Amino acid sequence: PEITDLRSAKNLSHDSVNISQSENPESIHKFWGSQPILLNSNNELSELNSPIIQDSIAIREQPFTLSSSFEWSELDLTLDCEIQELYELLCENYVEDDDHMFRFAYSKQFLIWALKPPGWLSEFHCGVRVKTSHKLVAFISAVPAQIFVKGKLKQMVEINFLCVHEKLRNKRVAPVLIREITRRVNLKGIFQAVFTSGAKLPNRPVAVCRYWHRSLNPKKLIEVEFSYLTRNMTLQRALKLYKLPEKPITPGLRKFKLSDSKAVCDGLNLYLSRFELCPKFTETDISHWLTPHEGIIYSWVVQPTPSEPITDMISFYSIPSSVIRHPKHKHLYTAYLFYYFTTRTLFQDLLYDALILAKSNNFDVFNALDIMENKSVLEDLKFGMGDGNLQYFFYNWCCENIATDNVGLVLQ
Ligand code: MYA
Repeated sequence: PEITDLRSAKNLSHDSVNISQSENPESIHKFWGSQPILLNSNNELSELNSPIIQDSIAIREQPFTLSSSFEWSELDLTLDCEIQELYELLCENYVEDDDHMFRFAYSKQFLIWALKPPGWLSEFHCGVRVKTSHKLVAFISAVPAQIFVKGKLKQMVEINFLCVHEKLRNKRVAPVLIREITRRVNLKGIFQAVFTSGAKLPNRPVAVCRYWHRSLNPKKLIEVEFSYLTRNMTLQRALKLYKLPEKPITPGLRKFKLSDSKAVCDGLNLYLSRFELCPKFTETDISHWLTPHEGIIYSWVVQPTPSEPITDMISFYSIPSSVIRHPKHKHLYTAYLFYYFTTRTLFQDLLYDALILAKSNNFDVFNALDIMENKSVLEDLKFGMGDGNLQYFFYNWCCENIATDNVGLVLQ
């Protein structure tokens, strides 16, 4: 491709966990070595498509012990001041790219959307504060989800937003957070989790996926060094290459509305059931995850005429990144492909419309993983491959690797 080396904004890894296997035998993985997961070094699988340890384990009643200057704090995300604290912790300390040029800057409204889906529990919004100042310095979250894996439906949680303040890194705070969220989840009778990471972990991933990026605003992407011009590519040529029409093309494409939830739930669950790893949604889940909100989630359906049923759906969510120390640009506006299904429209045409809509909503770049059917259309739609992986992991679930085009689960 003419514009090379598009950075993977989702593979924003952190050095301290970028451990090379050869330098660090897994015996040193004191935490993960003690957990019900498969390690990279261990070639033996336990019983396939089953828990690694049984649900009948004794669950500790007391929270895990933090060092004496810190205390546990369940965040109340109905309070704006607590959302603001989480927003600030993540804005300043969450995932960065390897070159420390970009850092995720999830908006407050996005955090509410991601952390309060149907079934959310405030016990699963697990923070750590400094006892004296009450400053929030670490966080981890879980949200419940029904997950199909190789045909089996399991109640799991999705773990996200693990974050330790930069000044507290490499002090083994992360393992305590993970143990504590596990305890709280176990107390609710849930014993499996799914999570993703751009950083390499000692855990064996169930799927290794890659982000692809489609320039929407090539000039800005070049200015912030997210993309580079090659010798044969001038800015003028790049602008022409990535130009998009102003309006979507598919007849009958319109914004998702609450009253579409039932039809979309049925259509999406049916479509997703072809993948080995996918969620199972209720109508309430669909209303939550897909009702459009500016700056958070953008969803469209195709309904050829008002008297006909919905035939297709596509959605993307918004995660801005801070552009670290740039004189002109403070944020990069990134759209991430979320869920979709098709029955009549060609997927390539539907995704093309999503690009047009993302551009008209002022996004700079559109990201998509090589999961579901995405890979078959990414090159034709002028996506370029990113430079890192996004790995999917289970906690306490043993199963063989799943190919990227058999993954039908998208986390935030
Ligand atoms: S992925 C996003 C992760 N967050 C960031 O990258 C933000 C920036 N970085 C940080 O805030 C810190 O560097 C973090 C580590 C907090 C990541 N996933 O405390 P430490 C292990 C799992 O000294 P720190 C997301 O949110 C590491 O291998 N484990 O390290 C999904 C080592 O263990 P071992 C990780 O750098 C999170 C130990 O921690 C990760 O200060 C899913 C070192 O601890 C990581 N991303 O802090 C979490 N990074 O010695 C698992 C490091 O054994 C959920 N480590 O190698 C599991 C399911 C739980 C629920 C189960 C219910 C049933």
